[in-house]
Amino acid sequence: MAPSLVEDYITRPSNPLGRYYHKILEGERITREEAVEIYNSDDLLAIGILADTARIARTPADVRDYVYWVHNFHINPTNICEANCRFCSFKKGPKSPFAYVMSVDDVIEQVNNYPMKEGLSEFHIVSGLYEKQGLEYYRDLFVALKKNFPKVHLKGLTAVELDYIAKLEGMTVEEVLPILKEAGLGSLPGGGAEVFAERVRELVCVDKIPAQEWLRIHGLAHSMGMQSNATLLAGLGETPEERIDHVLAIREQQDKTGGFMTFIPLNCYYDNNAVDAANALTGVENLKNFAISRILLDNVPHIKSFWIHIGEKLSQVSLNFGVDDIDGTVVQEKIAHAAGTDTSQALTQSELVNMIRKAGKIPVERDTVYNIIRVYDEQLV
Ligand code: V47
Repeated sequence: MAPSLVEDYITRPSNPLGRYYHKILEGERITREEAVEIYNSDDLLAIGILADTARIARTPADVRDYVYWVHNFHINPTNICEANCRFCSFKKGPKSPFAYVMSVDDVIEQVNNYPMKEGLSEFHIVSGLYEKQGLEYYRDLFVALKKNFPKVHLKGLTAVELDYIAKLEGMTVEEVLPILKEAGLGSLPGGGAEVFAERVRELVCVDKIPAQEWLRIHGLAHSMGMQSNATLLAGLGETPEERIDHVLAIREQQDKTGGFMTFIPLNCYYDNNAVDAANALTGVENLKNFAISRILLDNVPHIKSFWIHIGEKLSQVSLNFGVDDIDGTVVQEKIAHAAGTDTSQALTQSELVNMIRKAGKIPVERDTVYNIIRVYDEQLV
């Protein structure tokens, strides 16, 4: 819609969400109660307008139509995991015929086999909780990756993995993180947060670190000058209020430590796991999750729709619901695919560029910490 039509639509007297339009434009914070009202509205168009208004109001004018992607490569060193998350289809027991463990050399060989490795700017490294892959393994892995691919940023180890490695070594996360940073770790991914609500965690991931510890570890990384991301895994039986409280917990932590770059609302898949598929998100709920995250997170610069989880088409639509990042080439996604997502496992750079362009935005290749690598204006293919 043209800007004046947007304004007419959202501010017409009969639109109960109209007052939030002015609040957002004036830079006022949206409260929990207000967020619940917005989320529960059936007026999806108005919710999209509010989110897009928030995105535009908080983004410098010259980069307003930018949508970011990253040339990245996922590394999952093992699928053996001690945790028992009911939604996880990736995890295998050590004796499973489908279990695998990669040595440092295996990982380097895997990357070397990727024909486009020269252009990579990020390794996304997450794994299972496995006693044979402790601090020494990750230190060696990061040193080897940096030696072989010195320009590639290492974004790795969720707060859950860091907590596990620290406990395995009889150390604290405060002790472990500087060692990993020294070995080359650049930032933390957003995984392992799931839904912060204790009620839901007791049902689906009872042995995972509690929300407060997940947040504390990210705050610790921020205090050491490492930035990080945050996720929400929706579709576990949580209520809209619990989704909103999760986003608000990120906002509160960000007020204190300020290192979150991106918030990534994810949706669950249900093949090969123990969560009831009746909890599956609708497309509308996915869009609401992106929108409410953008509206509430006035202190987090980017909202990402991970195209692997929601598909290319909904990812394109999400760009009108507050999203400004679609993640990247990925190359081989294993976690959501083990649970039945039907997207491809990778996209090429030109597929990502086209996907963004066809949605009417300007594709921008970024690195992990949002330095711009290339703006794909009309001359570039
Ligand atoms: O933490 C687990 C989720 C996450 C399922 O930081 C599932 O840039 C769907 O965190 N269905 C990993 N999801 C993905 C992740 C991520 C992805 C892209 C970018 C970044 C980033 C982080 O996948 C896990 C968990 O929440 N997950 N099982 C499932 N059945």
